[in-house]
Amino acid sequence: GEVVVEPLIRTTISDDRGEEPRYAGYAASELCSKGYGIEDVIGLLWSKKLPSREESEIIKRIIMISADHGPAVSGAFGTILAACAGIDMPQAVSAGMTMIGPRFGGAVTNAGKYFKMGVKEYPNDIPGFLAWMKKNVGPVPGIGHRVKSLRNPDQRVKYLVSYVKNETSLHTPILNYALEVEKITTAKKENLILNVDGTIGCILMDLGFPEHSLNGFFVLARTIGMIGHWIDQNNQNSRLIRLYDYLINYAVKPERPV
Ligand code: Q5B
Repeated sequence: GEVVVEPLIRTTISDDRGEEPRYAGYAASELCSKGYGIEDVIGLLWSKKLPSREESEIIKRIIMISADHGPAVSGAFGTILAACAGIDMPQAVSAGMTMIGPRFGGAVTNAGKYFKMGVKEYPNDIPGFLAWMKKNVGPVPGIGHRVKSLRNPDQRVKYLVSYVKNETSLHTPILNYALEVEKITTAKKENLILNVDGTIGCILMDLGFPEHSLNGFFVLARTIGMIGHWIDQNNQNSRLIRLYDYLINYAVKPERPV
């Protein structure tokens, strides 16, 4: 008789069984020939929706603006360390990638999630929102920066906020809420600004991307930068990095006889 085999996996985003891959139903070559861009492919594969032109322009800017932030940040530095140790590109990039987490670059999802929660649960009560966050979460994801502050504003954030608000018709309740939160947090400490993770998290939430997709934007964008750092170190034949003693505080016990 006939044997019925249960499928091992279920997919809802793409299909390669025809002549070419289809992303949420759209043929890849047709997207190219009709002038769509990588931001449209992201929309199709991450939320199964073809973004409008205006939405695509926002997504494109989010990727461009988060692609790199110099060699000093955790991700790039991890990749540079690995490149200098002679590690191949995929592994060196994944060394940098493993740095993306709650403090660095990986606060996008939770920023979107909690600011959305604030809009719903504490619409006119930001102190209440901050108190709930302090009790239940800890540092507010998307707020705070090691070097950027009111006195040294993050131009990436300024640009994105201004672009979305002045040059698009996107309705931005979550971004607006986060900007109100920033007014309160920066009054306490000037580096508690709405940071790049927070800004893109709010905009992506306002765009309607699935909550758990949001960190993907930083991961994708920063991969571009990490690959750049790996190529750069290889072009220079960089040597193995070993920290000099003066960069380490050896807070160890003095030598002792056993
Ligand atoms: N405090 C980012 O901290 C950082 C607070 C807060 C309430 C907060 C911190 C934080 C949330 C996670 C987040 C994304 C670790 C950052 C990014 C991409 C990047 C990176 C780059 C790029 C920095 C000192 C005092 C303490 C804290 C209080 C700090 N943050 N209170 N809510 N959110 N943010 N990450 O300066 O009373 O003294 O004990 O965790 O959004 O990753 O360019 O570098 O493009 O690559 O090291 O931009 O803000 O300060 O942690 O020592 O805290 O401030 O409770 O209070 P810091 P800490 P107290 S964007």
